[in-house]
This record gives sequence, structure tokens and C-alpha cells, in this order.
Amino acid sequence: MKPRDPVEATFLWLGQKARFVKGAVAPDGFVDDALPQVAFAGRSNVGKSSLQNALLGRSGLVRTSRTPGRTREINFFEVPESFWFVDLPGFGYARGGVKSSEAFAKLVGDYLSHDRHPALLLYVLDAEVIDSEVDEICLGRIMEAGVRVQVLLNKADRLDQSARNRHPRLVQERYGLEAPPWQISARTGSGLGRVRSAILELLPSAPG
Ligand SMILES: Nc1nc2c(ncn2[C@@H]2O[C@H](COP(=O)(O)OP(=O)(O)O)[C@@H](O)[C@H]2O)c(=O)[nH]1
Ligand SMILES: [Mg+2]
Repeated sequence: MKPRDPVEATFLWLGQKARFVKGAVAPDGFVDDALPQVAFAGRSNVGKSSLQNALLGRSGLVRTSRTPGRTREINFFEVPESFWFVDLPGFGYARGGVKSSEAFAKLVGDYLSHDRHPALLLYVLDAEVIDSEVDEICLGRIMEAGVRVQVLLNKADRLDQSARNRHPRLVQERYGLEAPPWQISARTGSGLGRVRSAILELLPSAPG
């Protein structure tokens, strides 16, 4: 067996206990306990679900889909006694048209501003798409809500070395971020150690 670093080992161990708990369609369905919530946001198809599975080493925990706009609810996955993963619907591409998009945006807005707003929001971008008005609007709203955000450039495995060197800075400038985004690949696992460490730091009894 391949030797693993302690943070990865912790996540794979925690991941075995992870489970889907509920989907919320309105604020009264939001989870409201003491565990920190890590929310995943971004347009459909950027790899939010794949990332959650990869972090926890659970290929089928969060359903991935090739059809944009399938997720219609805010889905809560519990890692017992540790944290929640909160899978936000991708705003902008709702299948039900404009009305439905607005309903999603409102639901997400309600989630970001409610009492137990996420301890950390991971905003996932496709590393190949460095200029998106939808992302600009969504990131703007999230930052306005005062939530702690880390932007991730997923699918880095699709870039050549030159693009990998250039894109983080371009994305930082395009969306006015304080720091460059972290480049990752849910597919190969590259860059996930940093994301896992950031999540572990949210836990009251963080090891190390
Ligand atoms: N090449 C590559 N493809 C990925 C990566 N992460 C996700 N995908 C693919 O992107 C598609 C959408 O992934 P999904 O997790 O359902 O995206 P979501 O809609 O944001 O939850 C799927 O076909 C995934 O296999 C990655 O890091 N690299
Ligand atoms: Mg998804």
C-alpha cells in the first residue's frame, strides 16, 4: 500500500463515516448544530461533487453528473463529530429557467446569511475558464455576505504547464481576489492536501 500523509489518512478515515443527511429547499431545512460547515459553491460541472468525494476518498458519496443544473437543493453531508459538507446548487444554470434560477440564488443567499453561515466556503472554478461573468457576480455576492472564501481552480490536470503557471494570477486579477486561487484536481488528487488542512483547522480539536 502507498504510504499516506497524516492529513490524508485522517480524511480517508473520517470519510468512511460520512453520510448524506438531507436536502434543504428552504431555510427551515438548514442544518443548525455546532459542527463547522464547509460549503462548496460554483457553476454546474466545475467538479464540486467530485471534489467532495475526492477529499473524503468516497467515490459515490456525492452524486456527480454530466447534466448541468441537476442539483436543486442544498445538500448536507455529515462527517460525524467533525464537520459538514454543504453542496450548494450551481447558480446561473438552473434548468427551470430564470424564475427557478432566482429561487436558487435566493436559497443560497439565505444560507450564506443565516446564523450558522459556513465557516469556510470553497468556491470552485474550472481552471480552463478564467473569465466568467456568472462567477464574477456569484463571487461578489459571496464576498458581500462576509463569508470566508477560498477559491479553487479545479481540473488543473487539463492545463499544460504554461497555463498552470499563468492562470492563478489571471484569475486573482479578474475577480479581485486577495490571494491567488489554489490549483487542484479532483481527478488526480493534486493540491488536495492544502484544502484538507484548511478544513481540519476549522475543528475545535484540530490535531497538530
Ligand atoms: N479532468 C477533470 N475532470 C473533472 C475533475 N473534477 C471533475 N471532473 C469532471 O467534471 C464533470 C462534472 O463534475 P461534477 O463533480 O458533477 O461537477 P459539479 O456539477 O460541480 O458537482 C464530471 O464529468 C467529472 O468527472 C478534474 O479535476 N479533472
Ligand atoms: Mg454536483
